[in-house]
Amino acid sequence: MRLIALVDMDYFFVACEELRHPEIRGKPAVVGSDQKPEGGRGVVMTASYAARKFGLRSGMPLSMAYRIKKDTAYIPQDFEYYEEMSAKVMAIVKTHADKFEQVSIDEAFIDISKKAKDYDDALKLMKQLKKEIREKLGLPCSIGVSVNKLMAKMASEGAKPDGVKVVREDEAKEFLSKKPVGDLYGVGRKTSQMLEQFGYRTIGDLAKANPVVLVERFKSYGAELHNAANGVDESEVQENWEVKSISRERTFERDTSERNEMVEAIGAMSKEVGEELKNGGFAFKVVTIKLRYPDFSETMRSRSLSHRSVDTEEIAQVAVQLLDKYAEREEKLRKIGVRVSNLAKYKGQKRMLEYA
Ligand code: TTP
Ligand code: MG
Ligand code: MG
Repeated sequence: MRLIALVDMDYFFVACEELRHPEIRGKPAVVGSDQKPEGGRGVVMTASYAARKFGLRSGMPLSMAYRIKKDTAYIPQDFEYYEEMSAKVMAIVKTHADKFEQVSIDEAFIDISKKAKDYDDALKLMKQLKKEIREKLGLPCSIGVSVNKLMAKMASEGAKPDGVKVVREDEAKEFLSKKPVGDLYGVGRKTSQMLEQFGYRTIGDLAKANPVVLVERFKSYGAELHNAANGVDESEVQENWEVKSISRERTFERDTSERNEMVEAIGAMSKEVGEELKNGGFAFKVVTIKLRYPDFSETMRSRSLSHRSVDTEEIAQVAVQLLDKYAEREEKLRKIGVRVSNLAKYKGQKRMLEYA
């Protein structure tokens, strides 16, 4: 029997802040991507449960949150600190796993098919894991246990906050059936709107739908959606591989000393790097350019940002600054490269159920 668990920390960034600011514990608090809630451009990264009561949510512009509830602790993000706490959490989670797959800064799937004898045993072990994280780090989490990754994730949502929930294989369909389609793991807002237009309001509606019709309407996503709605997911917990950097290189058609051409190449490559970064849910800290000259000699120059960034526009900005600072004037280039490194995951890799 397969036993899979998903561990997800509760209101993670704010929970980390509560550790070092005990005075905000239990109060409305948000971590934002900007120092200035009033008039700033930032967004809410996460909100404490006390703040969620007033409607404050991840992704909401800080200015809007500020209008809704001014009397909230607005804390600027400190990604490095959350990452440090994340590493401590994950080190504990790993010791309870047969297989471990971290999917975002605050969340990991674990395969516990060998460690646990059955569902009751799994429940007991996951309560111990939860207790250990609470006792050693002072952080709350929620854990879902089921027969596959999809169901474990769905169970964890049902366990929030601060709980453990087991959904047995024979309970899976029932557990899903009444929930709105938008709650299905990986279904984004656009897909859920489309599903509703076709009359699929609940996950149960989707589960009962004729798969042939779904494929007609949603192409290959139709089959995936149908499986997901029925609680079916064959994917394995995959041990992590490290992504250390993301880079692109361009060889110029002719060796060039034109700054315009170089800047254009940097712009195009930075865009691609930025896309890949976003798709993987990574933040970056270091930007490097590589310059190769006609004699094949090479220079690499890097700049480290003061904080990890998710602002992909910064890639090209920093790369161009490096170019202007270090490229030998008048010297021709044969090839140019852009790289971002010192990456950290900040976002879950939702399986793509979005109908593109
Ligand atoms: P989540 O696990 O999605 O949310 P959460 O831990 O804050 O709250 P919950 O109790 O519902 O699990 O995300 C983990 C962290 O990732 C979150 O604390 C902040 C960050 N994050 C963003 O920066 N932007 C976002 O849009 C979201 C959803 C999360
Ligand atoms: Mg979380
Ligand atoms: Mg999460």
